[in-house]
Amino acid sequence: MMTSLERRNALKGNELAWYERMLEIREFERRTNELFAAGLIRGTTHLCVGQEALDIGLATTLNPDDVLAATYRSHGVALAFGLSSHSVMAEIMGKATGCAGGVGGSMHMCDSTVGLLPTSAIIGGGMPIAVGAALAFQVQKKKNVGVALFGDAATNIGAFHESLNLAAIWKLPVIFVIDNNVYGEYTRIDLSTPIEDLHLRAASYAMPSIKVDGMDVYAVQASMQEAVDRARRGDGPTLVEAKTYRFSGHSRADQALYRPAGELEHWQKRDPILLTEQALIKKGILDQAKIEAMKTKIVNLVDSAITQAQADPEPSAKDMFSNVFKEMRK
Ligand SMILES: Cc1ncc(C[n+]2csc(CCOP(=O)(O)OP(=O)(O)O)c2C)c(N)n1
Ligand SMILES: [Mg+2]
Repeated sequence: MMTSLERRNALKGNELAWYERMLEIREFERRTNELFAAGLIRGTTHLCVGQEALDIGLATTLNPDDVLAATYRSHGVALAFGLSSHSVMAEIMGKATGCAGGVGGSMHMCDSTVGLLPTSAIIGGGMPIAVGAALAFQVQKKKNVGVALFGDAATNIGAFHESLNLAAIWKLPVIFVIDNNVYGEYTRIDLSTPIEDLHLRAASYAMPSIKVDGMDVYAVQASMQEAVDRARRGDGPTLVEAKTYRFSGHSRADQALYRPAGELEHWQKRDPILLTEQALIKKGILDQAKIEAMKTKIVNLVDSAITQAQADPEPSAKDMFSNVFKEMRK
């Protein structure tokens, strides 16, 4: 069994591994959806299908000692950051072997060995946390960065504006990444937000911003690298807006019937997995035989992770009360 850190490091400079991890995220989400639909998992879940390039772009430009505060739509982030399909699935199933001991569930991914702070269901909640982490790095004179990943709708919440303001004024090593997937729950962005290009909001805080094609892993890496370099140099924060699309509904039971006809199909032509596949074929490092072999490998990997998680024990009732307060030394 590889550790999260080993699985994270396996992505370094290895384009085939990026593609394979994207396939793993896609297959993982397909099975998660199936298990919820069959009533085999309780609670709810938010799939990240269509956003795999963003997940891999973040994992390959940040270092494991940088930190990321992300949202409830983070199975893909967790897998990209190195957590195993078993660890993530066991958490979703509420098993003691899950990354949060089974007491968090689908919305609460975390692993401090790879810098994944606990993901949050509170819209905008990760931004002040990333700012706080960046302040700590600045005070400690460390070269690390704090990153907040959040949705388009989260840019309308107070915490977004307060976080950008403070980060700008103190030149904190923090990167704000908007995953603009066009929808906030069941509402299309044009019904909730007066501008389409959300990175423009950085101007109010005299902060540099970048708009990037969130379906293109190379483009995500290039813009993240620019932002990371700026932060590590001590030149302060950046707002990155990744244009992407939520291929699934908002959460478990949502069929997304409110979408205009043809919109999903339009974005599916720019499926991040398809784009990566085409790029790698063009470079001569991927072919049909390899694609088929990888897909079979991934289907089996995710399937055995599920089988293993299903057989795992649930946490005990007293685990509800552990890790609530920091244990003090007597
Ligand atoms: C503080 C707060 N307000 C409202 C909600 C309810 N809520 C859950 S998801 C969501 C929409 C978020 O959309 P976006 O930020 O675009 O992220 P996405 O779901 O598209 O990834 C809202 C309003 C919440 N979870 N937290
Ligand atoms: Mg959204």
